[in-house]
Amino acid sequence: MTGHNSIIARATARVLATAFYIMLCCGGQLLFAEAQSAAPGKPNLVVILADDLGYTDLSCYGSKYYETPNIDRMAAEGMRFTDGYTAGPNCQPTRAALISGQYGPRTGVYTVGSIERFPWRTRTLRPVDNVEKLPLEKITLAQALKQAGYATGLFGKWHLGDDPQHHPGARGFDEAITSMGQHFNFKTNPPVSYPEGTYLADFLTDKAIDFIQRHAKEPFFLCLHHFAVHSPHEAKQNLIQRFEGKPPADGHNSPVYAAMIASVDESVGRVLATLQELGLDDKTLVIFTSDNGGVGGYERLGIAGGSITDNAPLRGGKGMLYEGGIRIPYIFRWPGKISAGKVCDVPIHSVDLYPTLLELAGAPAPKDYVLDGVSYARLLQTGSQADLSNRALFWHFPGYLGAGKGTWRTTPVGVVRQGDWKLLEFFEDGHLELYNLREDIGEEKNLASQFPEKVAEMHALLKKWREEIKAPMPTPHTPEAGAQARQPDTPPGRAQGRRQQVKRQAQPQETEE
Ligand SMILES: [Ca+2]
Repeated sequence: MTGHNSIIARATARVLATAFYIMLCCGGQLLFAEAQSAAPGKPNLVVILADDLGYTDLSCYGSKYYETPNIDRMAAEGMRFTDGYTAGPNCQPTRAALISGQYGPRTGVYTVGSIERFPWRTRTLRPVDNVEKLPLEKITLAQALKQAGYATGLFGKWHLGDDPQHHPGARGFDEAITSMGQHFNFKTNPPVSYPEGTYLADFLTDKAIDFIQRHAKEPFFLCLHHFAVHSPHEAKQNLIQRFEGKPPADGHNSPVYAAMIASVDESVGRVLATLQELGLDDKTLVIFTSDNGGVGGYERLGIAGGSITDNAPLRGGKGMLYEGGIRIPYIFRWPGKISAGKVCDVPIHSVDLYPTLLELAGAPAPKDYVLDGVSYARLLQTGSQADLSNRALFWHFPGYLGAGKGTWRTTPVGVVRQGDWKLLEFFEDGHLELYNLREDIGEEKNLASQFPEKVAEMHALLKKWREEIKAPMPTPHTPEAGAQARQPDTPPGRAQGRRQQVKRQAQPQETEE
């Protein structure tokens, strides 16, 4: 051994001995800290998810009635997407896609609840059975980020299983408190006490801020999943008063709903202020979005009411695969990394968030695990990304969503969007609708008969995707005698009252559309 090599050997031995000593003395904690300091560039990741917040429910997306100064500031300081999509027209499929990185046909989560929620036996198809809890073999985004050294926390609505095995605390989140169903007198899992009269959005924000403060010195992944602005529509009195007497605008007219949005906006403001106080602004990507479209726009389509907002100029609302049900606000703020004041019209989808956050975190994708989305990390940081310009996005909704009074928010349908074009295939009768979203954001002109070649191209794309992903289709069904005369469901108002009564007696259950 040369002198030089023996010095290296001795030095190496000292390092190994020191490492061994540290392991003996400190267990895994110090090694964990070293692993983090080895990757100083890891940004903190904060996902603030609103529930049922519609496309135009923010000032920065056009509302002249609701007031969202903090979220507007977030958009002004970051990038706002005009064509951001949820995986589903209601809660569960979007949440499953965000956290699993997979389309519905892989998770089996297509809708909310079982297929028996709505009387499909009055129709010509039997829906595909729905998976209500995220299957345990799915590797969540939280698990992947935890593996990469992130502290992980979720506060709020999870909606993918609340039993010990499926609770987010068992799915990659170091800390998790779930709650949904009520805005006052809410229950949490695990049970946490709070002062009487506490509003859920405030409670969740307190927990999120506490989490940030405790993890300020290490990379963290925080999911602040509000139950607001979902029904029951309840808000804080002082915020309701702010909107009473304010002139309605474009179908936005409920002081209570406006106050619920204001609470979500206050929450965003408090999170941003905390990041600033701790000097974490430049190290933190904050994302604000919603899980499905706003509850509104039904009456114009001849569907039973229940509207609390209006998604115009989009068609329809929550529960529909028209734009009003799946296009939502999507804002990304990361000072110094994302240019301020950008508006981006590249379509993005729930399944993309997982690979995007992994790339930004410098974290590897889980082995032998399919991610259906595309990372748009480059798009966020440079404003353009060639491989996103003409890719196709897909939706598969093999079920029914009733709307009361013999009408339906949707019947089984498949959807593809590519570029400016969107094709819907309704499975009951096979009819196809084609829209050019760039020219007709309201999906008013079905161009299917005018552009048969485009229809054929898009339809082939959709069918090929279904084949590749093995998407199960609804099966033919003969409507029961007399079934057509029965109502699909109780009207939303009545159903809601009934649900609230049930919830007062038991842990909140999934009940919404
Ligand atoms: Ca929702």
